[in-house]
Amino acid sequence: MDTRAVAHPNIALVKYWGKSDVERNLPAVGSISITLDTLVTTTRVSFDAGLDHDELILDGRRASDERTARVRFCLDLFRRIRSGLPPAVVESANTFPTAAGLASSASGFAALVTAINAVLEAPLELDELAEIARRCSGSSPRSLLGGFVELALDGDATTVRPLLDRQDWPLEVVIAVTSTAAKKVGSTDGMELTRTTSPFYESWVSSSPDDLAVARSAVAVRDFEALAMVAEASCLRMHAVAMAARPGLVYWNGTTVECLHRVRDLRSEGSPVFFTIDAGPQVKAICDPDSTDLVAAELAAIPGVVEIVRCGLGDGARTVEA
Ligand code: 2P0
Repeated sequence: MDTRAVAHPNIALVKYWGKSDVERNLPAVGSISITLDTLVTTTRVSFDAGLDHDELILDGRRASDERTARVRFCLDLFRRIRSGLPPAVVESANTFPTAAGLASSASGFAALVTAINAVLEAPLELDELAEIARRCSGSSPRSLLGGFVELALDGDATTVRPLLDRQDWPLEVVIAVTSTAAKKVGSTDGMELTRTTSPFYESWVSSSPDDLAVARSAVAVRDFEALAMVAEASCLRMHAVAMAARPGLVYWNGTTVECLHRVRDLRSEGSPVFFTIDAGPQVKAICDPDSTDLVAAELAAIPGVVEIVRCGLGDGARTVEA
């Protein structure tokens, strides 16, 4: 029994940072993202009753115990709903560096739950699938869908919904990679440190609904300037609340800051572009397609930028031929 699925990373324009329930991995705030196209995670799941336990092969090598445990956790969530699923070998490959701030866990778990779901005689609906994905990685439900996506809080659950098809506003993204080293503090630990020690945490959480409303409206009417303002504000506020933790979390390097200023200069000179930065040092510049070439060239020229990755907006997770 073999199934294969692909998924793409997504980038949050209104950020998720912090959990209201760590046990259930329930986000304290909603988020709005775009799903990318060129970066791809491909995951094959082979169920085999002859195996002793689940195994994970990541980019061709047996994965660490920690990563394997997260995949086993995901399979076990399915086993709670659909009993009788045998042990599985999961083979997953990314076309981009794992754990370098390019959201490999989002595309990884979106591809994994989509591949597992394809085996089930009675597949789960999107909401149930998104719930399982969210328990594994809070950003991954957003990669189940393409284009512009919202992960909304709904009581003590979450729902994932499409806001706008990618064809309806085909923005492009230039990723300035400023380091390929794995980050020192992962998102999950960083969020908990922030929640428990940052004096600005409550105000971060309470500011989120307004940001979500503004971004939702900006996407609905395709207002680039309004989306730029709210996305940069959400990004900077997320980093500010994390920097105020004890010890403060600084995900940026010097090149990150240079890129951020260059993006703002380009916008003030008339090119529609804004930045966002996740729990790592890479800068993601979201561009109107007419400004992508200029933005890519300008960011590539900044000392310390080691690679430029260009993407369009992509589709949600889907099965492909095994
Ligand atoms: C986001 N990040 O909204 C924010 C912005 C990183 C910075 O969601 O702890 O690795 O597994 O739920 O899925 C990181 O997401 O975190 C993240 P967990 P995950 O994209």
